[in-house]
Amino acid sequence: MSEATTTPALKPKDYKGRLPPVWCPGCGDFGVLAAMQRALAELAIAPEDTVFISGIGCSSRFPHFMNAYGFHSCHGRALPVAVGAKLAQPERTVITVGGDGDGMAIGGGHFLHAARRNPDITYVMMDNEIYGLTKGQASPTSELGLKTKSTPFSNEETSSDTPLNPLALAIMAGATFVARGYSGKMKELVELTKQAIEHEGYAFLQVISPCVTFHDIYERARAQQKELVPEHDPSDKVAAITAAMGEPFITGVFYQEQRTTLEGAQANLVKSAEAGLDRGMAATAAAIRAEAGLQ
Ligand SMILES: Cc1ncc(C[n+]2csc(CCOP(=O)(O)OP(=O)(O)O)c2C)c(N)n1
Ligand code: SF4
Ligand SMILES: [Mg+2]
Repeated sequence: MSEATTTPALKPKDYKGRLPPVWCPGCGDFGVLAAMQRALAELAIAPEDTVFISGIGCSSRFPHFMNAYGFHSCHGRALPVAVGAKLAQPERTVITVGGDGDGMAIGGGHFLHAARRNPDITYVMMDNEIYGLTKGQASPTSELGLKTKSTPFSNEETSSDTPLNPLALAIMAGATFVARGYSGKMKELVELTKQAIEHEGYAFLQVISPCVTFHDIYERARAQQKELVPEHDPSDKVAAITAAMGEPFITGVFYQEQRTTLEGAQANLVKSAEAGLDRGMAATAAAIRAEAGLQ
């Protein structure tokens, strides 16, 4: 009997962790979790083949609520941990999860460098434009002049903190799949999550995921959310950056390209080193001298 007939189809509930989510009722992150569980079930990626890696924040508690391998790491350090996990076990599906503070403030350097190396991992950033876990400080994606616990005197005249644009940064840094979803739009979010996971290379998915307790942007998101125009061409980098710099609640796939992955490049490096060993030391030294024009 074939394996397909003996293996029962996976269901979203198969990915539910033993711990129930501890998020505030109404938090956007519930939608992201549900979309992820549906996406993995539809892609039939088994829980034991999946690894979730997060930093620190409300959103970074995500791995606890999944039935999969998980690592709740350090603030801003989820991406290097995820890249290490992927290099060690390339056969697993590695998914990084976290918040705007984790990814764009303390993790800002890793955000750029992970993208340019194109590891075959997915990064889902739950963007609520605030630090939720620490009770409402401004984040790098907070709108200009937002008054928060860490910016109590802010308004558009007393603040110069221009928000970062995660989508535009990801495209410029070299991410090969860049998309935005909204936690209140489940069907589209499931599709975007599936596409991000299926993409071979570094996939960045920003999800507008409102914090109902410290900075409720639901009203703004509901009023302004719309999909990318159907004629948008995700292979056109300039068009993708232009769209990313436009209205903030547009959802869809902004950019996609195929490029050598980090794991592919590393495998080639190992092959070329092994070929060098096979040639022997003297032949390798001669080849290096010839390459450098020294003989
Ligand atoms: C090294 C370090 N610095 C600061 C903190 C405090 N801290 C914990 S979570 C957080 C920000 C979380 O914001 P975000 O990543 O947007 O997640 P959210 O809670 O909004 O989902 C900060 C500053 C920490 N835990 N570790
Ligand atoms: S504080 Fe905000 S981000 Fe954290 S769980 Fe509550 S609603 Fe969600
Ligand atoms: Mg946040």
